[in-house]
Amino acid sequence: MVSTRVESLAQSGLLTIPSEYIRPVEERPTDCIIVNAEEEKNGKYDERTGQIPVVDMAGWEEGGEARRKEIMRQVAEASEEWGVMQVLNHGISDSLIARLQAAGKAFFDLPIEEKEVYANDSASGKIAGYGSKLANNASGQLEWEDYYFHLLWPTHERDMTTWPKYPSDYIEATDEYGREIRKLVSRILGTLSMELGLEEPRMETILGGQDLEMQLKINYYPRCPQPELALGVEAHTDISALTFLLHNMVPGFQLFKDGKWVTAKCIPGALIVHIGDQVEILSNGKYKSGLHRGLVNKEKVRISWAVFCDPPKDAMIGPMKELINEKNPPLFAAKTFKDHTDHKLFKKGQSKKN
Ligand code: AKG
Repeated sequence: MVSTRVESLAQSGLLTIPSEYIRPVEERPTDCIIVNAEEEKNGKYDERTGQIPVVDMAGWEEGGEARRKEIMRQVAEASEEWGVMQVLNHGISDSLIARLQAAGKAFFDLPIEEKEVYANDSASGKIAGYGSKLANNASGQLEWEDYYFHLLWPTHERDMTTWPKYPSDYIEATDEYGREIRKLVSRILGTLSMELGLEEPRMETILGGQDLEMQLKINYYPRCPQPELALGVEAHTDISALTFLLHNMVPGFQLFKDGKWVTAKCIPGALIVHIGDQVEILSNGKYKSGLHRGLVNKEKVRISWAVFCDPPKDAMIGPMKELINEKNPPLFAAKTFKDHTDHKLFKKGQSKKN
C-alpha cells in the first residue's frame, strides 16, 4: 500500500492541512507554544521550557566513586519523577553526532522518488525502510511526519538491504553511533538496577543481555502550514525499555507532567533519555514511562533520531521479584514483549492495564 508522503503535501504549497491530519480539539497543541523563529529570537520560548531534568555525566569515568554515585542518584531521581532526562557528557562525541545527523539529513534531502526505493510496507509487516504512518484507528488520524526505520542492534541481525546506501557515510556513522548507544544502555540499566538495591546486570540480563535489540527511527517533520492543528507524533509512552533521542535543535519534543505539556529545551549535544514501558514494568512502577509527543513547526523542518532499546520478542517481562512483597504487590501482569507490543501497537488481544 502506498502512503501519501507528508513531505509531498508540504511541498505542494497547501495553506490548510487535509482533514486526516487535524487532531481532535483536546489533542491540539493550542495551550502550548508553537515555537517559531520569531519566538526563538526573542528568547520567549525559554520561559516555558527547561524543567525537564538535565543530568551531566561528566566525571563518570575519572571523577571517583562519589561523583559516579551522584550521577547515578540523579539518573534514578529523574527516572522516578519524570521518566525523561536530558543527558550531557554521555560519552558520545559531538563529531559522531554531527556525522549521524548529517547522514540522516542528506538522505531526507534526496528527492522523494529516490527515497521511495527504500519504501517499507508496514501493512504487510515489512516495517523497515522509508515510511509514513498508515491510519490504524477508526478516525483515520495521521501524523505530520515521514520516517526511516531499521534495526541497529544486534549487528548480526541487521538486514543491510534496509539501510540507506546514500550518503556514503550513512552506514559507518550510524553503526558507530549504535555501538556508542549500546554502551550507554548498559550504563543506564546498571545504574537503574543498583539504585533499586539490585546487582548491576540484573535488569540488562532480564532484558536479553547480548540479545537486547535496538531500532533506529529517523523522524522527519516537514514544515506544516497549520502546526496548531497537527501533531508530528501523537502522545504515547514508548514500548521500549529505554529510548535515546537526538534532534536538530528545532524545539518540539514535549513531555506530559502534572497536567501540562512541557517542551524540552534545545541543548546542543544533549541526548534525551526516556524510560520506556519495559523498565517501568520491571521496576513495578518506580521508574516512570513518560507520556510524550512531537510537535511540528511552520518555519523549520524538524528531524529527530530515536533509538529504541527493546528486549527480544519472547522475553517475559514482569515486575522483578525482589521488589514485590505484601506492601508492594505487582502492579503489572507479566507478559512477553511481543504480547505487550501486539496489544499496544496493534490493539490485539484483551484490553488490560497497559
Ligand atoms: C518517537 O519517535 O516515538 C518520538 O516520540 C519522537 C519525538 C520527537 O521527535 O521529539
